[in-house]
Amino acid sequence: MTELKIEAALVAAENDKRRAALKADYHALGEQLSRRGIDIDAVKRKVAAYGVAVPSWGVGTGGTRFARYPGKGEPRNIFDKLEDCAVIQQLTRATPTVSLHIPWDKVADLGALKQRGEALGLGFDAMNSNTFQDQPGQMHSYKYGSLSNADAATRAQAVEHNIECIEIGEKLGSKALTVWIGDGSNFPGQVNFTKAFERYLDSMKAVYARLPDDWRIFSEHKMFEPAFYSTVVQDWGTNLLIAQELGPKAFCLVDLGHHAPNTNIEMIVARLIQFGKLGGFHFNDSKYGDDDLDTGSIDPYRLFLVFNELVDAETRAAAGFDPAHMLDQSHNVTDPIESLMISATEVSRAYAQALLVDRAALAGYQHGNDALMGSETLKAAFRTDVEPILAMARLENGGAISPVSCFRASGYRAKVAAERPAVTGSGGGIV
Ligand code: LRH
Ligand code: MN
Ligand code: MN
Repeated sequence: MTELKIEAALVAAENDKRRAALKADYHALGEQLSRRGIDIDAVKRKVAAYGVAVPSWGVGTGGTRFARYPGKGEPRNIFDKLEDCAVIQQLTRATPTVSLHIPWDKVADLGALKQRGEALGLGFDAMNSNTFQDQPGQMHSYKYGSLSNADAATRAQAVEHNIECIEIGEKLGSKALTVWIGDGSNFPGQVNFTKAFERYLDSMKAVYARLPDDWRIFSEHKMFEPAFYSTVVQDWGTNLLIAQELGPKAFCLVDLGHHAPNTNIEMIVARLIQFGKLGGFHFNDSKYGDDDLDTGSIDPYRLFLVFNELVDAETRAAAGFDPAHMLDQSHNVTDPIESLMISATEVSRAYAQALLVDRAALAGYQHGNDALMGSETLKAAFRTDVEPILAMARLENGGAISPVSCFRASGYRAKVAAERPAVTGSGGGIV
């Protein structure tokens, strides 16, 4: 029996307040969709089966490089974080797994961590390594790079850390390692682009050699930050080269915030799918750079267009198509649990809307060069308010019709604030 962090009776009472209205809305939407030839229950079943992983680092208040303003009842360690993740899953039923970051989530007793995950009904998604910070007692500094560092001993240390992440993940039941490095340069002339990339590839090959047969490795590109002139894994082109160079277990991870403004991310997604190298996502939203804002909060149409490519691939059963879906956000002014619940819902919403696209009509318009109707076909799906489908899927899966209202009514934050001592707010946030 899964341990519930919010009382089931409270969730039921909250749902009772909204059940009749939801039924009416679901029925009305069902009629509208059936006129468009869509079976609402079929869409709901797909949405109900959909899940996105919560980043362990997302449940604490993030921050910027200027300041961090801690919230009340912040998780003190990975066990507290798992409890917060369990709340998100209990109410949304859309986040069955957690993605860990090492060493932030490192614990001595991995058996206890696995057990705690099981008790809370949570699995472990991709492991994330961290060679973009120095840790206390670390022999070699990553100030001038990690996997691409000019110094062989520093590279070896970074390789070892990634192997340790795999070993930890094996004990927890994870099946993937995500590697993001901050390596790059701030000045023209600081590094030799070719040599740095050669060193990176050599290091990644050493990590890849240690990857279990049923694991995947995801490399994550990012245009800039913390390096501001050049980055070793700067874009999807370099990322694709990495995945192709490493082998069949290597794939590209697309963090939506890691591109230049106005980049056509959905097209990058299509290209990676076409060549069997889309590994997964870090969902978030951004206006300027790697803003790590809540998914769908700035440009929900772009999120929909990404999902349009995913559903297109799913519909035609594209070879090797099995991307991992994860959130990667930083919450500075909201309660992280609320932000993550809304974000998970936004990802499900984009999926549901993409399922409504009339793909036969779209193909016809594309063949006939009818640009306007091609666009209108996508817009018709995007404009549809699918909230009743999302809410019904949550309700039938045991979640809350309105997760945020239910969370607020539960008093969970005040309760954990009493148990978890306040932390100080000095220093910048995470990357
Ligand atoms: C880098 C990044 C990467 C890290 C996470 C904390 O900007 O997106 O995924 O692991 O932030
Ligand atoms: Mn990321
Ligand atoms: Mn990022």
